[in-house]
Amino acid sequence: MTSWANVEFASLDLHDKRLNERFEQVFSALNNNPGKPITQCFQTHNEIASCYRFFSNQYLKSSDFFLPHRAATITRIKEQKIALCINDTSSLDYTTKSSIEDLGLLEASSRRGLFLHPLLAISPDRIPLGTLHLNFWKRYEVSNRETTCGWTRIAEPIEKKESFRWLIGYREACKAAEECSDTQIIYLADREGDIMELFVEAQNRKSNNLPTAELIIRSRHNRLLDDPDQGKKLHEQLHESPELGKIKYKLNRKGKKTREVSQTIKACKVTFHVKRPSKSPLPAVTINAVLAYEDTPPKDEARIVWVLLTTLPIEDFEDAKKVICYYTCRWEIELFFKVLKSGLNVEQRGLKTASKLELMLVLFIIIAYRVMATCMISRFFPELPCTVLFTDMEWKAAWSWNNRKKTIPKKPPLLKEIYQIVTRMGGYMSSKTRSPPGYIVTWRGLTRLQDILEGWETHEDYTSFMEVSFDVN
Ligand SMILES: [Mn+2]
Repeated sequence: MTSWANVEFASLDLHDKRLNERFEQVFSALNNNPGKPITQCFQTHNEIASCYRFFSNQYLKSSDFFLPHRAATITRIKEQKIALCINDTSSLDYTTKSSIEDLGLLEASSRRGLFLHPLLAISPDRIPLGTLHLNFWKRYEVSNRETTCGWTRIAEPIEKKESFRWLIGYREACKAAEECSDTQIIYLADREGDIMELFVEAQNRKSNNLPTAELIIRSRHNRLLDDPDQGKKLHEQLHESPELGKIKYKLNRKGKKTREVSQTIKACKVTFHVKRPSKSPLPAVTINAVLAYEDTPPKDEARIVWVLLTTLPIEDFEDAKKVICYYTCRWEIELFFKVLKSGLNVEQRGLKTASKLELMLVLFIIIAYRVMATCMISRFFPELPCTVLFTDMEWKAAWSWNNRKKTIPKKPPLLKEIYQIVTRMGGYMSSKTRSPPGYIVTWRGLTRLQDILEGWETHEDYTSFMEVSFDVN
């Protein structure tokens, strides 16, 4: 296996020598051919068949693959002062793969597939650290579908609701806070995660002095406050709070002209008044709220307004800005889904049952992490030797692809040199005004590199020819 995979699966043990070996072969093949169909990841029919046999082994559990990656993720988190743990759901659509058994329903009940709800850890400068938890869940009945704010469902215990997944994810973030006591763990979720149970859990843990992940959740509901003035709501209270400052940034939306946005920042402490018809009402919760309100949106565009709820302290403008800045990192999980779906084509994969498919998906999730890490580590640590991310064979193949006639250097080049070649293989054209290469060109480049490498490995003569240098003239 390549060096990074050795680190990632250092603690992997499938309790069978042959299975362990098979794992190495299967993982290397998938990893070396990101995005390609299984049939193109192997050389022979035999290898393809044994890959499918591997995934259908009844003794394999997805945790067998996942837990070693989680352990490696925890090690990386421990090296950080702050780790952001992003939780979100994405649907994986397998409607066209009618042979897969035991799929669930998707948002549109005519579609079939499963939901993936991962907990992705990144550093505040957006370097992916790995995934801490994976939750594959299925929806079986349309009637079971939760309308997130319907009063009829509010009385039900959270464990029975689909939104329980946020609480499960949050508890995993708290577990990481327990394991990484020197790192501040911050849990991020979008509007779907605006559920009282999360805030209650955080408050309870803190009051019991348990290691607690901090929360930053985008608010969805204009909740009623537990206010002596009666009847006041969150938004009203925020607007009445004093202005802390203004933030300005350029908004770059697909298909629209880049525009300058200026937002006024306000913040306040709020206590929520919780109405629950259930037998065990939730306690009142005190939390900080931050408002970012666009001052003057263009006539034909919607005003950009964010309301964030957080357990982090907000004393001044700097604190509020930090919370907003962390929340914007949530975008990385959308990119993670994009790498999985558009890059690694996970929705084009099929196995006999949904649970077998999960086994394979875990491997692709770990590969997606690697694609993202390659991109971001190269961007932030360009001066490291390239061997932190690439094997000798990989960088040599890349180097000679780029410098056809020159001798391969003895010392590994810098990461930035090899990464630049890889992104060029992926179709990236650098210029001063362009933004740095992203995930898409990275996985395209990595795939291309593996093709080139294959040529290298099958033509041993060619390899040795490249290793030696001589002058024809
Ligand atoms: Mn979401």
